[in-house]
Amino acid sequence: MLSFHDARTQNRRSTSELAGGLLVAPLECPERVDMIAARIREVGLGELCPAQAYGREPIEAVHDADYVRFIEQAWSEWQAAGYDGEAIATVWPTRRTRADFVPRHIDGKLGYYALAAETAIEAGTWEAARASVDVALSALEHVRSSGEPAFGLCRPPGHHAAVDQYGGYCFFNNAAIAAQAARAAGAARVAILDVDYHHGNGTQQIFYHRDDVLFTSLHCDPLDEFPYYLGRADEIGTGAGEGANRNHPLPPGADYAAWRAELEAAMAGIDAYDPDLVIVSLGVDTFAEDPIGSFRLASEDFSDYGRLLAGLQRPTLFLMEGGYAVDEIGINAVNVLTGFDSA
Ligand code: SP5
Ligand code: ZN
Repeated sequence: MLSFHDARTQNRRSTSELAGGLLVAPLECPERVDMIAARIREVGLGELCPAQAYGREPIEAVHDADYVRFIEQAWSEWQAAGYDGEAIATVWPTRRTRADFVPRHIDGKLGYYALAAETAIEAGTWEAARASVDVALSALEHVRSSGEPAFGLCRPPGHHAAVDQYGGYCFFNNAAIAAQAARAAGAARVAILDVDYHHGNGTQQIFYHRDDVLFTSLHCDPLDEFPYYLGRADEIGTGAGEGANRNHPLPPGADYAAWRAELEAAMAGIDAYDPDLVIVSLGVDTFAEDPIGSFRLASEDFSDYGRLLAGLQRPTLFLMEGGYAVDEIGINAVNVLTGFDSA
């Protein structure tokens, strides 16, 4: 299988993640991409191709133009305010205040557009987030033109990013942008299967009212885990989208047998939907050794479910999402891809 990457995804070099009351080195680090690229070469998965540039139009087909401009300008506005550290939201519109206007001050803007405080914006964020979209769209183009599967080595990840919100290490929703681009290019129905440990709240929100993109997610129950405020099983979509949103929450500590049973149920739903394209939001933070995930998948389990996914027999686009056990991230992500290819 071909993979796509872009060196500019490494330009995001944040030094600050708010975790447990401390500013720590971010889990979502550039080395993640290095490890996956090294493993792709080590196992001979296939060529690692450079991404093409697609510009901001496909991004704005999913995200509000004002939000895209905010991500573009946030770092310079933060610096102009005279702050020394990285840009972190500290105040929000909440259940008892207004959220119908965007404040002028950068602190107000950050809270307006952020859904979590752990994700800082720094000098390379805009360029890396755009490059991550280019990676996704380049991989999509290969799937569409060849019918062959492809892997987009996206970074930063995307599935927490909503129409006008960033957080959970995500800025632009790579999978949603690829799904929208595939629709624009003629695919009638696209299914997104999100196997990241965390619920893909952003992807769900973007397509919640639509039936042309099915969103199916396996994740830790939001009663217990980030992103907390979305991802329960009773969220089934609205209006035309009713029935086209399917959440499979699992309890903290779930093992592979439990996870695999949910995957089979999710795949039956995808098969019945009869999509022209399947986009896999590939987070490998379900790994037992992941520093923030509680699920208990072993490295060989990733090979197993990669094989299982091939059973859908659909054009398939894999896009990298989370996974923070850096030493094993290459093995686990590439195991899914080699498992898929071997089936
Ligand atoms: C793309 C992706 O995987 N984003 C995840 C963002 C999670 N950020 C919040 C992490 C909070 C970690 N809480 C850890 C509890 C450890 N026992
Ligand atoms: Zn995750």
